[in-house]
Amino acid sequence: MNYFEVNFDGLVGPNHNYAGLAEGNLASAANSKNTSYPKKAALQGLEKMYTLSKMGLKQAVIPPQLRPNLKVLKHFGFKGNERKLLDKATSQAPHLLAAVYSASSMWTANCATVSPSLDSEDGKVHFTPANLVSNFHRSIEGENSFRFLKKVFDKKKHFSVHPHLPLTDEFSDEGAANHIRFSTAHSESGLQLFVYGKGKGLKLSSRFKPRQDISASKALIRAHCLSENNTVLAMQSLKAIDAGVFHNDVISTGNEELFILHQHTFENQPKVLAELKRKFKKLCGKELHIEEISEKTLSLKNAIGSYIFNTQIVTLPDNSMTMIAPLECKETPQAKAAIEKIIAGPSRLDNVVYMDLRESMQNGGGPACLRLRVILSEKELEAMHQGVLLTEKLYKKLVKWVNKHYREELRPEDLQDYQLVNEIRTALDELQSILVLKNLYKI
Ligand code: SUG
Repeated sequence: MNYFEVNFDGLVGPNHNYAGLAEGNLASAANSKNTSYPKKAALQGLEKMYTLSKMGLKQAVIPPQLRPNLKVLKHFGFKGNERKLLDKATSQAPHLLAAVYSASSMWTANCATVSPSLDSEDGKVHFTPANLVSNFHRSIEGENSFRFLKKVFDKKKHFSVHPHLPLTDEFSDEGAANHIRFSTAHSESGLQLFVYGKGKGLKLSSRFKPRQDISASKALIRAHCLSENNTVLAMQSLKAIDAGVFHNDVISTGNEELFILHQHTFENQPKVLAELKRKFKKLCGKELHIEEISEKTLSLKNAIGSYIFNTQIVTLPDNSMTMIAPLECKETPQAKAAIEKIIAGPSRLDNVVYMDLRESMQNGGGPACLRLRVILSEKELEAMHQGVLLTEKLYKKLVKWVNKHYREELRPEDLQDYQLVNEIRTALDELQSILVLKNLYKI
């Protein structure tokens, strides 16, 4: 049976802006209140999707969530018609207005955790939307992610879409950004790594609060019908969290049997790597290929600044691997040299494609943040909703749609403009017909 890795990229919304909302994310803080360029951002994202599909890979789109979420403003006690709601939130609680306006659902690595049917005991593909409770602006995504996933993967015979975990810090879950699956090929069963940063009784980082709780990771393992044999749990390095590593995908990346990580990725790193190697060998019959980059070769600061570990590694139809890296890696000599060294070495990675994703990068979202990996068999691929699969025709339609509806730029004060609310609604209403997703939004 043929299996494919389908990358579900988040389409950047017309509300893309820089509000400095994300705790522990240095780029978000550094660009807070800057002018954003929504049209450019969406086109940069679409260019990445199209580039991958032209490489012969399966590519899909996750539409932006409807913002501003006025329902949440009402919940906070703001009253009156929509225009009044906006005015009152602007004068009384601008931080809440910014939160309900965030385009953060574009980072679909945080949309859910996904386990392929190849690994799950019940033979189904499992999805659990992330609750994202660590940051208020993201905690309102889970409900809609669930709705989207249910619509796209609605055939119960193949798919199991779970509700997100309870909205409490004890189960805080950031989705696939803290999850890597290793295998010898996407069509083979694999080993799943779940990374957490906190848990009852564990030592905490001192500067920034970790986002993923071990209780959430353990719940995902149970819900997705995985076992001790095909999972590894590892704790993020506290030093790295305090340096700005808010998700594991900011400090390690993997594809099939290749694992690239920094020296400061995990607590007790040698023990974690030993467990990964042992379990991988037993399950997959091969050696895990580990490329560990030292602090001396690439400082934590440069790793975070370049986002080298947020590169997206994909397997091409000829079985070689290519890395999609942000331009920032090309501009950081240590990062560029590290990539070239791996390419020159014995792994299957033999190419790098640098892409301009600056609009997303400035909020801490690199190539890997922008996509959710879903491994599907040919049958499962046929069973999912086809309207979100990127074809050349859909790509062209989406480019046209962005050019028609998106503003060139957004300044923080533009969020007070009621006209923008209507522009977004008109755009998303049209988008749901383009993607053949009836009633995705309650507009
Ligand atoms: O949760 N930034 C996101 C970036 C998420 C990146 N995803 C992965 N690493 N997988 C976050 O920190 C910033 C929004 C703002 O400040 O306007 C933001 O939410």
